[in-house]
Amino acid sequence: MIDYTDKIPNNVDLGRDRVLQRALEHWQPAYLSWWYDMGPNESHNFEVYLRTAISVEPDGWAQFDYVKMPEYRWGIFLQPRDENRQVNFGIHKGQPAWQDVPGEYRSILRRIVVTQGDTEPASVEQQKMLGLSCPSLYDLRNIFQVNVEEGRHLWAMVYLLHRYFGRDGREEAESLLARRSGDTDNPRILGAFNEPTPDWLAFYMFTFFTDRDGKFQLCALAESGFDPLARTCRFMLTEEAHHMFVGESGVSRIIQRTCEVMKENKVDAPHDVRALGVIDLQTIQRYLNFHYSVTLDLYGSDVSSNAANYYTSGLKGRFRETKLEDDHTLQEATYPVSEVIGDKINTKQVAALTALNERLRDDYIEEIQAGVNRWQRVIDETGIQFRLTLPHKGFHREIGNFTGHFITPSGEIVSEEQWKAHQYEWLPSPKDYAYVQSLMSGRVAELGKFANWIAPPVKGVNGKPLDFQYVRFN
Ligand code: BYC
Repeated sequence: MIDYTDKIPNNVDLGRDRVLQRALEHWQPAYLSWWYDMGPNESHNFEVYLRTAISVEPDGWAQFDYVKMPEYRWGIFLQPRDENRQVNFGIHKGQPAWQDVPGEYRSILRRIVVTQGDTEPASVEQQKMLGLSCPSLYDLRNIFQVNVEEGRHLWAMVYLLHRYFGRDGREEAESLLARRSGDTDNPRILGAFNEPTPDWLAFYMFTFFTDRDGKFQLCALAESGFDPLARTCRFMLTEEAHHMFVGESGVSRIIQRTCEVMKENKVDAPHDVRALGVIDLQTIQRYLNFHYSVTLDLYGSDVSSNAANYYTSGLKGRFRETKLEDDHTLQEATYPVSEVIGDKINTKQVAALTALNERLRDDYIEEIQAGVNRWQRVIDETGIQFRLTLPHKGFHREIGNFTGHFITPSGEIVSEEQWKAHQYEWLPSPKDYAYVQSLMSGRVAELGKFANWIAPPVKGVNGKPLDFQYVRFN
């Protein structure tokens, strides 16, 4: 029997909801067994200085203490309800927001919740082995924080499935624990979540690029007319910010260290940079190209009737929907999308309703570009001559209008043969991965010490110093 208020912090009145309790009593042991199996490798006895959300109040969502991860209190939190909230877009615009699932949208809504939920355990699986090669205790603690919060985000979606979708919801919740990232028979739903995250550079890129897709998708779902989904996603966004910080600062620290070493030793060529045990900027650019292009695919097809239906039904909005000034039904509006014709990339106007995936992707690209500009400043400040760039939107794409075309990072259409002949100038090669992994062969676990290939962060976690014991290994 679970003690609901203590074990599962929540603001959904779990202590009095028998149906939800019964569903969770069944699911929670399965979740723990998944965590033991697929959570961070060999970490179950570690005591980790973690943040736990115990309420949605400003002083309650960030409580820090040492916790063994299997004992982490995964809670269920929704942003407090606004009694006056309405459906803000689509054909139901102006109606009171739904507190229950509208019957006619049950299956598409379930599908959205399942797709969102599936990414959360997937990312934990992808990162399972990284604790064994962490560059510092600070970074180890951060990856574990990300992992337990992705676990909590899974709980958030499972709460919706259990509470609002009856038996199908319970079955879907079980399937979320059964699929496995990269599995050939039972893979995770979306492409990027089946790619390996083999090293820490990949991890930081993933949390910068892919967690930011998480942010944009959650923002779109936080506009939903289905109020419990909107409120759940709002609260998830408070945690997502930390994940993107880990990614952006992680890559930034790697760039900083590389530039420092290049400058000190007056070297420039990748081979010479590698000889000094840091990651050359060219390899960082190739990782960037990979993670960016794979994440762009996560927005779905440029022209999508699914996306139009989600919007028209009031289930999934645009980024900052209520701040946009238009009719919020998009009956007449158009939006530009790219298409490949012969050896040219053209832009054509399509009905804005069908282009909502593309629009969200464009909003995302704008924010990504700003982050890449911040990385560029780190390089510029050291006086090193190197430009980090985002590849063309059509580069290395497998979903949408660019699929099947061979496009270079600068946006040129070439033959498959030409593209393949150059692919390892643009994407990490097996040799690049092997080199990066060779730097990360063991754990750096001395207090205050950092691996040679990464600069220390500007400050520690929650006001603690950099030489704080962020993880006790026991
Ligand atoms: N891989 O009309 P289309 C996060 C499928 S990340 C494989 O193009 P739609 C996180 C699609 O399912 C955020 N399949 O796309 C980050 C459809 O299948 P069916 C996750 C794909 O439906 C880091 C078909 O292709 N949340 O939170 O408009 C760590 C044609 O569909 C992919 C969400 O994604 C792909 N990349 O849009 C932890 C929000 N893309 O119908 C967590 C919920 C498309 O032919 N999901 N397909 O069987 C959605 O809103 C939509 O499902 C998508 C796709 C935007 C993903």
